[in-house]
Amino acid sequence: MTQELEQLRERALADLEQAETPEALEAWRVAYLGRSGEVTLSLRGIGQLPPEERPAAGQMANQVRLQLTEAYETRQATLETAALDESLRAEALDVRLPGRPPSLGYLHVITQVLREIYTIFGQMGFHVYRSPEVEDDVTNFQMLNIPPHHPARDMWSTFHTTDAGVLLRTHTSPGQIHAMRAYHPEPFRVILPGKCYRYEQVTTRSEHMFYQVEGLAIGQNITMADLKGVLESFVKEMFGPERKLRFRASYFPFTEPSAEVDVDCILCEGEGCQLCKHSGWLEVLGCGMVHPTVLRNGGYDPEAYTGLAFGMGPERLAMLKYGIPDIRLFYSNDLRFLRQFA
Ligand code: FA5
Repeated sequence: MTQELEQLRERALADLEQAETPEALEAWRVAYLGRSGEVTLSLRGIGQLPPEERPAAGQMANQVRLQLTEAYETRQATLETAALDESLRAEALDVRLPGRPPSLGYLHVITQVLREIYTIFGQMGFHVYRSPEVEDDVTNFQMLNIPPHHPARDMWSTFHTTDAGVLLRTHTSPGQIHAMRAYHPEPFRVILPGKCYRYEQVTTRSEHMFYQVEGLAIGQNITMADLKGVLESFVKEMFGPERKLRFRASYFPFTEPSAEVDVDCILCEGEGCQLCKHSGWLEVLGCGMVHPTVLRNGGYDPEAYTGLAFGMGPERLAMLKYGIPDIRLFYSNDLRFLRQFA
C-alpha cells in the first residue's frame, strides 16, 4: 500500500507540473483530491487493509493528501501570479507617449459674420436686442400690417405648431414690436439677430432655416437719408470701399417707402454667374421707413416719431464676402467646407 501511495504522489506531482491553466488545475484537483479523487479513494480503502497495516498506511495517505494539497495551493498561487503579470504586461500604459491632442472647435462662419455685423453696427450706436424665434401670428404678421389673407403672407409662408396661431417666425421683424414696446417712449437703435424659418423650396440661395439681422432706429428726426447712410456705411465696412450697392424700390407692408438693397456680385464682379442668377447683383436685405401703423402698434406716435428699419441675411452676406456659390454648404456639416473658416 505504501508503495502504491508513493507512486500516486509521484504521478500527481508530475501531473501538477503540467497544469498550466486554471481549468487544468481544477481538473487535477478533482482527479486527485476531489470526492471521488484517487487520494480520497485511497484513504477510504485503508479500512479494508489488515489491521496491522492500517496505522502506517493511514499516516502515509494523510501525509500524501497534505503534501498534494500544499503543492496544489503553491501551483495555484504561481498560476495566479503569472496571469496577473501577463495582464499587467498586456495592458501596460506607457505614460511617456505623447497624448492625442484634443481637437479644438472654432466658430462657424455664420457666427463669425454675425459678430462682424454686431461690431459694425455697434460702432454706429446700435446694440443687440434678442427676440423670440417662436412667435404668434399677431406679432409675426398682424402687428406688422399683414392681416389674415393679405397676399404678402405668400412670401412668408412658415412652419406652424399644433397650437393655433403659434409659429416659427419668418423674419426678425416681429422683434421690432417687442423692442418698441420695451423702449417706449425713448428713442433707440437696436439690431435683432436670430434664426428665421420659411416653408419654401431650398435652392442655392434659399434655405428653410437661415439667419436675419434686423435693424431698427426710432427717433424724432430720422429720415430715408439716415437709412441710406447707415446701410452704405455698413456695406463698405463689411465688404470694402470698392463694393457697389443699389437701392431698388420695393414693397413691404411694414415700411413706407420700402427698398431692397443689392450688392454687386463679388464672384463674377458683375459679369453674371450662378450665385447672382446672372444679374450681376445679389439681394442682401430689405429696408424702409417704419410704417405709421407699425409705429403705433409699438406705442410711438407717428406724428412725432419716425424710424428706419432693415432686415438682412447673413448667409447671403457671407456668400458675397467669401464667394460661396451655394447656401446649402453652411448647414450641411461638411468639415472640408467649414474648416476653411477656422
Ligand atoms: C424680410 O424678411 C423683411 N422682414 C425685411 C425687412 C425688414 C424689410 C425691415 C423692411 C424693414 P425678405 O423676405 O426679403 O424681407 O428677407 C430679407 C433678407 O433675408 C433677404 O434679402 C435675404 O438676405 C434673407 N433671406 C430671405 N429668405 C431667405 C432664405 N430662404 N434663405 C436665406 N436667406 C433668406
